[in-house]
Amino acid sequence: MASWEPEKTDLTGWRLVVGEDSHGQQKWVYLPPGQARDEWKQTKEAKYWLGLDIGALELPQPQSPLDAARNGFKFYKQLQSHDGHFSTEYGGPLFLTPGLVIAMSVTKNSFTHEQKVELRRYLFSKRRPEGGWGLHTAAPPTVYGTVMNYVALRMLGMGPDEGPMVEIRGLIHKMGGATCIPTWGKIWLSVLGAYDWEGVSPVPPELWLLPDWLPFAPWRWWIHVRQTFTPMSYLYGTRFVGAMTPMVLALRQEIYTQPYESIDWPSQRHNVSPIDIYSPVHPILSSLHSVLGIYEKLPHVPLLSSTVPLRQIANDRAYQLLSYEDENTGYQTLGPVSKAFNMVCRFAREGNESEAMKRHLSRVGDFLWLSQDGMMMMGTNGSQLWDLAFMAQAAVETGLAGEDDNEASVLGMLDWLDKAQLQHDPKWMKEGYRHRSKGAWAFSTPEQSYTVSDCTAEGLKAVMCLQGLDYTPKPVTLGRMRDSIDTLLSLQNSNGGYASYELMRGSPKLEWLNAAEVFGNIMVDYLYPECTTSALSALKYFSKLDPSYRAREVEQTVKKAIQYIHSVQREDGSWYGSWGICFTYATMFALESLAIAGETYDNSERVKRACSFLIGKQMEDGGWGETYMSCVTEKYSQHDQSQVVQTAWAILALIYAQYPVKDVIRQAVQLIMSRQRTDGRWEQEDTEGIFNKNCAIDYPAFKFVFCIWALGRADRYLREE
Ligand code: LAN
Repeated sequence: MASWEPEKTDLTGWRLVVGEDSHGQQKWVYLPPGQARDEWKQTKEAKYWLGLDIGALELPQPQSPLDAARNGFKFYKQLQSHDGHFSTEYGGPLFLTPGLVIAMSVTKNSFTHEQKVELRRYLFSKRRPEGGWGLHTAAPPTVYGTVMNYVALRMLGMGPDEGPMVEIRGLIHKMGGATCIPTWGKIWLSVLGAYDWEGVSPVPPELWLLPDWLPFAPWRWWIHVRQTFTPMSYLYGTRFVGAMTPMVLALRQEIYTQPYESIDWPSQRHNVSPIDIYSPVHPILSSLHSVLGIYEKLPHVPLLSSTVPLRQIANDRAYQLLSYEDENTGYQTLGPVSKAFNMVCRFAREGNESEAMKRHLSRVGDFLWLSQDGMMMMGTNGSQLWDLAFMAQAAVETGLAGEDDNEASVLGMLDWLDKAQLQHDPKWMKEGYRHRSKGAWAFSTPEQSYTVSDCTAEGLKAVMCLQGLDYTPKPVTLGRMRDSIDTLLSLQNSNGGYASYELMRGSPKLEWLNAAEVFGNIMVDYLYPECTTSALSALKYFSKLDPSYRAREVEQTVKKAIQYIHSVQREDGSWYGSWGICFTYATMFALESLAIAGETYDNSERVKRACSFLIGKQMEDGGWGETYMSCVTEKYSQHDQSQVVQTAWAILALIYAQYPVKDVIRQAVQLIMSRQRTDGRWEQEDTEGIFNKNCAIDYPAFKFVFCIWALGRADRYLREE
């Protein structure tokens, strides 16, 4: 069947709609052939992301690193959307699209024909040579990835024997069948009706009835875990199953190695394929599951003082919490997993005609990105703020923002940032256990509205940089910047470090309760050198702008943050990165922190050690290259090819350190310049990001942003005496 090719739509028919329903929103729509297409032309950014020709860009041959940076920005500016931000693909994880496909199907909604075609094409294009799919596009096949994506393909219209489906099914059977899918897969398949809830370890909504002072109460969990646990527990608590359709009945026969009716479900609860496991279920959780298993068997009788069964009270509580979440986020929810689960809950309780469902459906398109390989559900509803905040700082620090040619682009960025700042706390703040958001920036759009420590910090830094230029308006007032500082100050933990969305609310021992076998370090919000650096640098720069505001606290906070950075440097001089790959990424951030503290190569043993770590990893061609396996194993994993993004990170790191051997930086600059095409672009190389230790995620804007930044800064550094 080697000649089989998935169907494809006419890519010239797709338009990228930006900012239509809310600030920074991105969604793809398909126009049928005809007049509409002529009246509404495809933008360059849309063409670029679809791999279509965007026309030639004639650029002068770069004579210096700054010339190359300028060319890079000339190219990248073409991808700026009309609202000022840079719409970008945010793919990589392979467990998101199937969840959405199941959610759409059980809520009796469907994708358009063109969306289905492109969703299928994407999955086929990401199928690994081994025949299936892993947790993310860079990983070998697992049961989770392969079963979920097989099911998705079937529900998106693939026949059971069409194209490679037989082969994929063969692989599923070889890997043990869907009985050994990890817990999150068991839950999705149960919702669909292709697995039995009896085979899922308890996910009791009653946990939400526990008093908040308990050390393991769910409000203390990392926000992504609790916001997915809540709808999962509601679906478990109500044992929701979608309508039994011929498709579901067929899947029951396709994904198992034995007849569906003969499966002993309770014994499948902890049956998870070893190739899928990153964090094995801890014996404590396993014992807890046994106890809860007994509880599940008890008749759900009313409590003494109430006429309503406890289960019902717990379900109501979980439902209330997930409704708060929907309302707080304009129905985007925190992320793609909660998006799909919450939608099913709203359908289950209020039906398809409800206001809640209508609003949910109106925000499905925000998560769907059309790439040149097809359509996927992204890791978030975009990475708008994150990419833009770095680009803005890069433009200013390289001096490119001061060039006449770039003014319009710069003004667009500032306008976008101004409108993206969150000016209020969440509506259901206390009730929804949310951290404050007044003055913050979210990772994607203000509608999603989740404070992230480093997004707030980088957003603020970007604003300060842009508003510092002589030709820009100053829309973000000092008062609004102070709000942002208040938020940053509120996010520091007692040992000086910063977590991602909130304070660290619980003990790392909560990891004993991690029920998602495929991820590591997810139960609480840990402290990260990346987030800490962003926060402390923003505080420091702000204190120069407004030295009087909460001066002592700002100073103390920065000091403690530096101490935290010191405390997590590893023996070998590096720092471990949790959000980018990996040691190169975190070491860049940490060296920025140390530079702020006045520690450089000349005066600091720590910085020397960090530099010797980096230098030891430079490859023969002058570049750096690390694979995501560094994050998985916590040991440096050498890529067989240098990567422009990691090379740029290493250059920036060495510049922060004021590393004296400039030839090292020169070689690295050469490498980045040699990979630049004549129209100023860099090609996509390997994946750049990571989360939860085990799942890679792509940041395709980084090849522009960080290469431009590093080249521009290196230009100046290499000229200095
Ligand atoms: C992100 C993306 C951005 C990232 C940074 C800002 C880079 C980081 O410094 C802080 C954490 C944050 C905001 C982050 C957290 C986890 C996210 C949201 C993601 C990696 C994008 C996708 C991921 C999310 C958890 C995916 C859904 C999967 C689940 C396990 C629920």
